[in-house]
Amino acid sequence: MAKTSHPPMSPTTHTGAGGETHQTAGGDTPAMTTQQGVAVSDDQNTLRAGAGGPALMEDFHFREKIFHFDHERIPERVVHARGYGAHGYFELTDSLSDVCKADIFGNVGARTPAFVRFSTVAGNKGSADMVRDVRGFAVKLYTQQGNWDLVGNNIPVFFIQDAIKFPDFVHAAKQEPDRDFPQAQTAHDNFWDFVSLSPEATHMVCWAMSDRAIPRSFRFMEGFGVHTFRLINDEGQSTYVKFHWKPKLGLQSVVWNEALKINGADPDFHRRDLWQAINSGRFPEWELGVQLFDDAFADSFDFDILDPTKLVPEELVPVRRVGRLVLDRMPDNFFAETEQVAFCTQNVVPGIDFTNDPLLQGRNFSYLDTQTKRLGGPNFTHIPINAPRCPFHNFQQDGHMAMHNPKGRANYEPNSWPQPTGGPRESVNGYRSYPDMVSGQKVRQRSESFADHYSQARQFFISQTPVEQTHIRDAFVFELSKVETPAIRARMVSHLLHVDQDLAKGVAKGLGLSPLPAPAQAARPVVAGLEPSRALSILKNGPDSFAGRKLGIVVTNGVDAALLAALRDAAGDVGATVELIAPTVGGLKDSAGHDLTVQQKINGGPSVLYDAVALLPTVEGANLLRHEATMRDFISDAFAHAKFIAHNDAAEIVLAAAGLHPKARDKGVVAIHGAQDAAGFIQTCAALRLWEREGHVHAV
Ligand code: HDE
Repeated sequence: MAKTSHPPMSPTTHTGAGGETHQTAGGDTPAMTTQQGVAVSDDQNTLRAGAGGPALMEDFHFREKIFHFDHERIPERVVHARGYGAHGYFELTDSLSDVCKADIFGNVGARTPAFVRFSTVAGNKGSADMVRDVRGFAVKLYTQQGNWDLVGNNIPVFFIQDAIKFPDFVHAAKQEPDRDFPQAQTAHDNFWDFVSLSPEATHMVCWAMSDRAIPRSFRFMEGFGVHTFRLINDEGQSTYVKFHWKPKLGLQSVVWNEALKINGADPDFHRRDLWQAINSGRFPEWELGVQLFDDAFADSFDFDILDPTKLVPEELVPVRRVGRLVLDRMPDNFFAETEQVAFCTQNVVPGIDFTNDPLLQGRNFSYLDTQTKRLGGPNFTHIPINAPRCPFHNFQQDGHMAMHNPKGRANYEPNSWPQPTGGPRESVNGYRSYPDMVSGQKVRQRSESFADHYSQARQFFISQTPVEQTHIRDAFVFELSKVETPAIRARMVSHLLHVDQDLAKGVAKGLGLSPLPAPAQAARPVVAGLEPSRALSILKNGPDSFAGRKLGIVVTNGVDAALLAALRDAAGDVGATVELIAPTVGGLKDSAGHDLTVQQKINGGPSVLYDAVALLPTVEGANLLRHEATMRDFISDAFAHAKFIAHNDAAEIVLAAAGLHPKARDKGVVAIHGAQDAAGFIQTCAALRLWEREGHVHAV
């Protein structure tokens, strides 16, 4: 029988069994020891036969240290290898006890500890954050009835309908096997070959080509459970549910050209953002939303609710907000927590159950299997980040690295030993699967009700603003331009003809593809009259303030102290942060003689790292900066990426040097002189971008 309370999380310093520690060199510094607890006298030199002689085999400290280092790596996740996690809690704000018996949904105000890992899918562990990709949004909830893992993505649908296609899909998306590139991107022949031969992927591909795939921050993206799950109440009744995470700060993405440059400027852009937000007390927050529906709705819906390439529009089934997820603590150790956390879709608690979604069913096998391989054996559940926070007892024993070992004689049941030796027994409150009626012949067959592959792709596309539609078209053109085989490009356009004629024609034009290919053969005609859904657009779900965003201010020595303070205050008042960019990171003072802390040197802090920028050079500073190429890039990128730009009078010549003569400017380039202007500018920034500018800065 294993029995545990929550184990400690700081394993690097141990006291001996009797509590004794080694004599230290002084103060509170613990003595360095071997794994056996033997104090180390010299960690700088191997044991040698004479100072110039060979190393000696008997140097157990050296051998142990190198041996351990050699074994530091574990296999990276086969997908979602690059991820970043944080601790927090879920707090219930609206009871779901009428439809769900899970304790996490019972008591309003109750908090459940949570660990969340965000990830990209295709790239290796060391790849860049801002690649065009789906983002994983995996949540482990340590409920009092056991761990519940909601292993979702930031896109509500998936590429394939059956788990048996997952290895093919992932092989096609990742680096091509002969050359091992491209890294962390789908802009290559194999990916587009596979998806263009798999019409079911069309809907998700439209999402992946949208700005959803280049989120500005984990903090500004939605999460989705994707599959339809079941909630079960005390009476054993089932209600279908789709899970949503809605970011409190609204949705925001970057533009593609910006994404490309962010990856060079800061490949850790998303993890740094989360790290800075949490460590400065600006805790990211999402609301948990549920779409609840029954069989009657499922029967009346145009699509199969078990098909993971389909969503349920929020206009048909509104999202009920029932709780909030707050991330308030970074892990102490990345490997111990973020790397070793093992999400499994099979981890559910009483009150939550599966449906016959064939992707979900396949995932329930895959995750346990993959964790066993990745973490080296069946006892990965003993690792603190994976262990439940409620008591747990069973007769599973032994195996590599067993940490929770039963005491006493009984390791089987039934047994006749009295308690406590007799160990755990089944419980009346134990997990019971929903007694869904199952019948049918054994077949390898896709349900007919999964056959419509284009209608929701079309619905997604017509739900976007014109700016977003343009971005989707451009993303298709970008990716397909990297595809070397013309027939694959044409095949993809043949699917887009079912999604939207203008989209298909625009992509064909961008590719120089003429004449248009014939439309792909469609198993089902597109459902006529599907309404646009507001919830599917990023721009219609943006924030109403500049909160949580970052302003980059270019300063030079002697910067106007009052104007700088006014901008900082205005940004601070709405909950935005500020970074200073300057010709040097040290030695600067403002006009009042105060030392300035500068975060970035101009060539290391391009404008792509900021949501909006301000230029406050002195006259001498401006004379220097107008000759600086990275300063000119800073401005022309900010302008091309439709950002708001504030400037003082001295900055005029710097703007002009970057091609922004007064006539070339628009209302997004704002002259500021005092506190009122500064506050007004920050209010303007709530719009995040001046999208109308985009049409003027792109000719191709
Ligand atoms: Fe995953 N997926 N997946 N997936 N997935 C993994 O598990 C798999 C799918 C998702 O931060 C793997 O620990 C199959 C959909 C996330 O640690 C693996 C299928 C959704 C993460 C696996 C899918 C996801 C994973 C790889 C098709 C959104 C990262 C390493 C049937 C609802 C979790 C690992 C983390 C990770 C299998 C499809 C989300 C191999 C077989 C759909 C967020 O088990």
